[in-house]
Amino acid sequence: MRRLPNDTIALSIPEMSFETLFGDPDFPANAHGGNDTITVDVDSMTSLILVGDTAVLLDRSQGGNDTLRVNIEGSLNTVIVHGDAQSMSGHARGGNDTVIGDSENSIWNGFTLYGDAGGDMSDHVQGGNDTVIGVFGGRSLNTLVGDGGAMSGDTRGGNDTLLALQTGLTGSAVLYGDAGGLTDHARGGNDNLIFTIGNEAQTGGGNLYGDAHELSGDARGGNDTLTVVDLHGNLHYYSFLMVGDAFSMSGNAEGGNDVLTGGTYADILVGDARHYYPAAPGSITGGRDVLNGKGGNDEMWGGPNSDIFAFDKGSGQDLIQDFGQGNSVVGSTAAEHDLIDVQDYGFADWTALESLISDDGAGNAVIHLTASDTITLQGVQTADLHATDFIV
Ligand SMILES: [Ca+2]
Ligand SMILES: [Ca+2]
Ligand SMILES: [Ca+2]
Ligand SMILES: [Ca+2]
Repeated sequence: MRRLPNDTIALSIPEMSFETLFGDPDFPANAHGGNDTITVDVDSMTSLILVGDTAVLLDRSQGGNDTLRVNIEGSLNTVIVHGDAQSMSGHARGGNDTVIGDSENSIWNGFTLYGDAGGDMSDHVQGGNDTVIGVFGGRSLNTLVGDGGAMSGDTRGGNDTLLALQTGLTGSAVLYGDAGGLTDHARGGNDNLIFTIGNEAQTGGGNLYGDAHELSGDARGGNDTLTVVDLHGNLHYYSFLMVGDAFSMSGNAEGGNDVLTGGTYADILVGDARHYYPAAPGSITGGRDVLNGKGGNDEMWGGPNSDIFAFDKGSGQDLIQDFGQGNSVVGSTAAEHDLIDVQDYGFADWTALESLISDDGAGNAVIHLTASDTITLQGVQTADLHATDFIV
């Protein structure tokens, strides 16, 4: 396989430009892209598309391991970075890239960063194991994607690390571990998504999806870790939607086993999907997820399959919407046994915990962990709860 040279390129783009730049613009069939380091400074009102290798990776081509960094200054820029190509097909493989967008010192910008290819990834394409980093502030809406735009056929997502860091006052980001959509037999990788709220942040938040916006056909989500890290700790206008697999799952989609850890605020945590459209009763399978909303009054859905809801001291007034009921949402009659983990509270035994559970008069059991921490179980009676439902 022919290897293309490793280039180091640094350039600045003037205001009001439209630029498309490639790390390896002349890419012969079945070649291996160079490991390029490209740094681009962007001023105001500019549209930049930066691609680590070439426009289209075909057949047995392989993207290089590139480091792509865009420093965004001024305002009203649109930046799209593709770690490898704009689309990939055949048996092409993405490189293991580091893709960085930094708009910390600017306002009204948005960047979209893809670890592999922002367009279609089809056939037997395999995404690389990429590190995608977005740093932002100034009223920007940003998107970080571990692999690509749309994955179909037998494509495989890489095991990616996505890091969103809000350093400025306002801003938000949407993170997808794999792609916008996965269909056919596409499979998501095992991704690690982290959103960090900086200590100067005032308002913001984001949506974190372990795999995609949509899982359809026979697509399968990966086993992902989603985390919100709060360096500020005292904000009011902040919220996150965290979803282990996808916004919607349809057909015969299958969710992965995901671990979700919320921030200090009123978060929504969902083990598998926000919406389900099964092809037949029970055709959608959920993962075995672990959800911990941390502080704030959180709302949680484990989704189908047996999930664990964990609570730490200071967890707030939380609501579990589907305790023991996740499978019925997708029309499945399979057995399901969700668990509630309250080990952090140090109860002596089940008897001590049981005495703190009562009905709220509206058909819901409420667990009074402390004077300020409660767990409400929607549609579950106190009499239905047993020692085997808890990890004490
Ligand atoms: Ca890549
Ligand atoms: Ca991935
Ligand atoms: Ca997942
Ligand atoms: Ca689940």
